[in-house]
Amino acid sequence: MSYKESDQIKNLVEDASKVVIIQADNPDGDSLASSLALEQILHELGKEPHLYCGVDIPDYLKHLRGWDRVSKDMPSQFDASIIVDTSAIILLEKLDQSQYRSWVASKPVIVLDHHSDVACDIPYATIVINDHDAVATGEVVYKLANDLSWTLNLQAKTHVASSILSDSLGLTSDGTTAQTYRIMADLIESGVDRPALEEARRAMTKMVEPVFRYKARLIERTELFAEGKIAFASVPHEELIEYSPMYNPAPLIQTDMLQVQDVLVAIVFKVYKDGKITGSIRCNSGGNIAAELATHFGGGGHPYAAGFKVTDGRAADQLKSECINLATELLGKVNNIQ
Ligand SMILES: [Mn+2]
Repeated sequence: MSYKESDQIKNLVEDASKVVIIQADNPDGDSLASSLALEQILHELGKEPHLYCGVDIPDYLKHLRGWDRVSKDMPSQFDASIIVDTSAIILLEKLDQSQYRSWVASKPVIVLDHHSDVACDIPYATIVINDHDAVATGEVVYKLANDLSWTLNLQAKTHVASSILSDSLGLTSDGTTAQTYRIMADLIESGVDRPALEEARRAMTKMVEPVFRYKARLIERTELFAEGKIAFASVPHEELIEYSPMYNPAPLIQTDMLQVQDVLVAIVFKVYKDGKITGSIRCNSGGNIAAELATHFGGGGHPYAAGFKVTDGRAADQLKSECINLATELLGKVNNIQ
């Protein structure tokens, strides 16, 4: 058994007929693909799965077959839910502010996640697997299915592979383990067309011309701090409205930021008109401060990839200074240890 929680999850699922699979307000390749894998697994078990996300699925994830079954609505009656790829209540704001919260909270809630640095703070979670060794929630789903002898049809296997390729950045990220490769090998051996997935994953990161030109503006605007170790850019509301539906501005620029000599940390703010500010943090090897930095601002994530959201109406400039000062301080600690 990979997980001590497996048997309890088995019982909860066995007792349920309709199951809602919930993604947080920041759906990504892992959350969507692992949801779709669970959907297939539940189908095979004779259950009635329903896919929920409080926000629209962004265009760049629409190569994942079945994305259009994800709905902002929940069925009026269901027996249990499974929250994927988050343990943080702050990322479930849409659900929390909706009528659905009480529906979900009154039924068993299974949380499947892999974000090591945060303890689950979802008050209505019944049972939580937060697997620190898994590179993606898809890996957790695979191990759980193995524990419980749940059937993975080819579509489910394909979705598990997609989720792993997405969160491991094509099996290259620091969190990618021997186990990840073993699982991918098993999936490929049993029929998953990896080159086709890779093609789709790459197609996903392609940009339309206006986005390409916008990227130049973001590069132009990028500031370096702490002797060039921290790269920072901010995206105002108007640009979010214009470009977000086409491409997420943070990943559009962060990979390039991390390719600049000496840069260890890439921070992108999104500043919304209603006062909300989100921060996306990505780090290079040797600058693994993302989780600690995000946690300070009420968020969380991995040592190399994390995020936060501030809604207390703080000015963006003030938040920026605080974030850069703390990042500089945390980098100082990392460098002293090395
Ligand atoms: Mn994930």
